[in-house]
Amino acid sequence: DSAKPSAAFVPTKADYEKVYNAITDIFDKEGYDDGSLAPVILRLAWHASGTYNKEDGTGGSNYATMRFPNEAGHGANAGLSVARDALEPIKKQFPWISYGDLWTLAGVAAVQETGGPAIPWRAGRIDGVEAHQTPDGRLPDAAQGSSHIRDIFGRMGFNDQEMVALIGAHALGRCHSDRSGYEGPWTFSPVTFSNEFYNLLLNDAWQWKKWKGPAQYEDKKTKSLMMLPADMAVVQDKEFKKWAQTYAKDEQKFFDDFSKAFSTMLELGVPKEQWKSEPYKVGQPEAAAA
Ligand code: DDH
Repeated sequence: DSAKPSAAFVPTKADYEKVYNAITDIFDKEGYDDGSLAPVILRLAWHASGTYNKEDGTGGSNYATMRFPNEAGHGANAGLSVARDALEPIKKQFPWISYGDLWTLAGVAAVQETGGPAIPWRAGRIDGVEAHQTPDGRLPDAAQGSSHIRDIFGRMGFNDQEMVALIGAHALGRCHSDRSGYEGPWTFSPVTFSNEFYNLLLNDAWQWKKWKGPAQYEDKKTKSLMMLPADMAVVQDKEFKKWAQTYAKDEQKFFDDFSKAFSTMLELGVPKEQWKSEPYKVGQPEAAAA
C-alpha cells in the first residue's frame, strides 16, 4: 500500500506559538478590572481542568465541556463567559485548535505573561459532547476549610504541597460580587504573578469583613484586600501552613512547584494516546525552551 499524504492540517509548535501570540494580544483591556483579562482566563483554564476525578477518569480539560449550558451554569463557573467569549475570536482565527487546547494554552499564557513561571504544555485535547459534562460540585467551595480542600484536590490526585502551590494563583485577579458573591483582590498587584498571596496571608492581620455579602476576610490595615475562608485554611492547617511559609520565603521554589502542579492539572483527564508530543514551552525565548 502506498501511503497517501494526509490532507488534514497537522499543526506544529510554531503554529501553537501563533495561537499563543494571538491570546496574549487580547489580555490588555482598559477599563476591565485591573486592566487585564489574564486572571479570568487563568480561572477558565483551572475550572476546565479541575473537574477531574482520578477514580473514574471523568472530567478534566479534555472535552471542554464548559461550552455546554449545564456546566457553564454551575455556580463555580459564574463569570467565566467573559473568558470564553474573549477567546472565541481566536478559535475562529485558528479553527483547527480544540477548545480544551485553546483554553489551557490561554491559562499558560496568563501565568507567563503576568510574570509567572514557564508552564510546560502540549496539544492533544479533543472537543467532547454534552454527555461528557461532569456533575456540579467538583470545584472547591470558598466557604469551606482544609478537609474540603483535601477532598477536592485529592480527588484530582494532588498532595498537600501541590494544593498549597496551586492556590497561590490567587496572587492574580479578584472576586466579583456579581459572580461569586465575594468582593475584592487578594494582593495590591493583581495582574502580577508572585508569591504575594502567601506573604500577605502570613504577615498581615486579617479580620472578618462586616458586610451583607458572604463571610470573607479583609486586611485590618487597608481594608482593601480580601481572603476567602478557603484561603485562610492555608494558614489554619498546620501541614498547609508549612508550605505557605516555604513559598513566602522562596519565590523560586513557589514558581517551580506551581509550574509542575499546574502543568499536571492542565493534562488531567486526557488519555495518553491523544497527546501529540512531549510537553514543551510555548511563548518562551528559545534558550529557555531548550
Ligand atoms: Fe480561585 N477563586 N479558588 N483559584 N481563582 C476565585 C477567583 C480566582 C477558589 C475560589 C475562587 C484556585 C483555587 C480556588 C483563580 C485561580 C485559582 C474566586 C472569585 C473564587 C470564589 C470569582 C469571582 O467572583 O470572580 C477556591 C475556593 C479555591 C480553592 O483552592 C479552595 C486555583 C487552584 C487557581 C489556579 O489558577 C490554579 C484566579 C486567577 C481568580 C481570579 C479571577 C478573576 O476574574 O480575576
